[in-house]
Amino acid sequence: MRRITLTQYLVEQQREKGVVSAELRLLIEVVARACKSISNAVSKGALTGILGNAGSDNVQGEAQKKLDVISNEVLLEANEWGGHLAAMASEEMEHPHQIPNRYPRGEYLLLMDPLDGSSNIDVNVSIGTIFSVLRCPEGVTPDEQAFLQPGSKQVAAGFAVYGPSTILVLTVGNGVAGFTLDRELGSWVLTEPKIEIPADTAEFAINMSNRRNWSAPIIRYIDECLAGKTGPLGKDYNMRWVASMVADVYRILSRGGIFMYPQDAKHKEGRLRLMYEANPMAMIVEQAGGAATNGTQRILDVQPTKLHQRVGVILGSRNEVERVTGYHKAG
Ligand code: AFP
Repeated sequence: MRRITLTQYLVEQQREKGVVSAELRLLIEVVARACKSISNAVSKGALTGILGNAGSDNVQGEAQKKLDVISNEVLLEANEWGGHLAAMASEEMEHPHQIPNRYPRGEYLLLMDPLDGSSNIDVNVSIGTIFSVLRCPEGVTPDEQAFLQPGSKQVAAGFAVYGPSTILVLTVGNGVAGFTLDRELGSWVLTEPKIEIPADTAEFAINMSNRRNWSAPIIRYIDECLAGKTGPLGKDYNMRWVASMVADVYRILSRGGIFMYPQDAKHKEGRLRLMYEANPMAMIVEQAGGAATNGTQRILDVQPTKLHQRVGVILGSRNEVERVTGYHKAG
């Protein structure tokens, strides 16, 4: 079988669809190369003393894992010299990272969750890296305000999953493709040219321990799933919760499903971050034929007001997401 690499895919996207400028191609290839380095570091686990806490907190007040900090640094160092970026923002940094004066600046803004699923690092469960690409408004200093664009303005989004195999999922606005890392060659090989999410599902993903905090529409939907064949949905549902969004979303891209981290009495804004978790995942899910809302509104339409703001997330198989969103609208 002819092996198409990430580079070939990006060149063909530019040639056939004109959706990937040379600068955007460089950006994606640099981020993908950084993900290879992170995958390599993750795979060494306890052998290199990189597990455990870094002894610092991030802007969210959450204890940083050593790999959170390492992954952030790998991505900053990989991206700051190339001339494709105006600035970068990360879950691990309170303010945007400006491009040092010694390097040229470009037109793109990169946002990232360098290591998603940190609570799973020390127990050897799949984790990943999520990234989102925006254009920097013309003639604007790339400060926090420049980043505050709705997710519909993204020009690209992707994530890596460091699991049994290392996979990169990418959209540049023309469908969703999946690449598997060939560690012997160090190449990202196209293994899923066109990922599509089934419109229906019988599998939900939610952290059930939050049930007492949920709103009525979420309780109604989950109870209907649990009622199975005997209930109003007329079929038995399975449940999965990895607690690494990258792993749950990749499963949904692979076989359908609905992922929910809704706003609730404990997470009044929601738990997941809009700019570098919900928005990139929402673009990918929509590009794969699924849907993504915060319960009442399309996530990609949410106008951000803060770089690290959180949002409720309901995404996956279109018909299922529309059902839950309908329950919210019905009140
Ligand atoms: P961490 O990166 O702090 O582990 O959070 C991961 C995450 O943002 C997302 O990847 C998971 O879906 C969600 O949080 C898990 O949250 P719970 O630990 O509350 O289940």
